[in-house]
Amino acid sequence: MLDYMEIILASNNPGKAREFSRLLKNHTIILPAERGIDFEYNENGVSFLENAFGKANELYKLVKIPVIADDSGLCVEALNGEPGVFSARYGSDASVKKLTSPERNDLLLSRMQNISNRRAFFVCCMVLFLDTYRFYVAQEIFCGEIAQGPAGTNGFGYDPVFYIPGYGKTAAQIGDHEKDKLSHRGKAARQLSKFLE
Ligand code: ITT
Repeated sequence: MLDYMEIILASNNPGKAREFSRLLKNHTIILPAERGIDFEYNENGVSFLENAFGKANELYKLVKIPVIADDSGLCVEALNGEPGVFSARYGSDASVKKLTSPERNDLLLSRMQNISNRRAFFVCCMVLFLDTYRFYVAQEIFCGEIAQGPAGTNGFGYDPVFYIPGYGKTAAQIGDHEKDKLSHRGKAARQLSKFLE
C-alpha cells in the first residue's frame, strides 16, 4: 500500500477540490494556489482523456510530486452529447466573459425547452500521475436527466439541473455522501484508490 501522500490537484475549481478531499481522504489534496503556483491549462483536447492527461502532465512537470487531474462534463442525449468537453465554457466564446454556473444552467434549460428526451450523463476522466513513467487513468459516468428547472444548493456546476430519477431529487439536493456514492467522480476516484491501496 502506498503511504500517505500530498497530491496536487490540477484544477482551479474549488467544488472539485472539496469532492477530491472527501474521496481520497487518506491523502491530502492541495490546489496549485496553495503552493503559490498559478496554474492555467488550455483545454483544447477533443476528449475528456486528452484534457485530463494534459492537465496532469503539465502540472507534474512543474511540481514533480504526485498530481491528480480530472476533466469532466455533462453530455445530453438530445443535444448530441453537448456540452460535453465544453461544459465549463458552455455558451461562452473567447471574446465574451465566461458564463457563471447559474447562467450556464439557464442556457441549458432554455435549449431543452419542449424536448421530452431529457436523458443525460456526467463523465469524469481522472488521471493520477505518480511520476513521469507511472500514471493511472479511470473514466466513469453518472446517469440522470435534465430537470425542468434548477433545484438545490449543494454541489457545484450543473448539479441543480441534474435530476436523479431514483432519488426524485437533483444532484444539488442530495447530500455529499450520496453524491459521492453515485457520481462519475466518486466512481473514478474509487477505481484509482484501488491502485493506491
Ligand atoms: P478545472 O479544469 O480547473 O479542473 P473546470 O471547472 O474548468 O475546472 P472542467 O474543465 O473539468 O473543470 O469542466 C467541467 C465542467 O463540468 C465544470 O465546470 C462543471 O460545470 C461541470 N461538472 C463537472 N463535474 C460536475 C459535477 O460533479 N457536478 C456538476 N457539474 C459538474
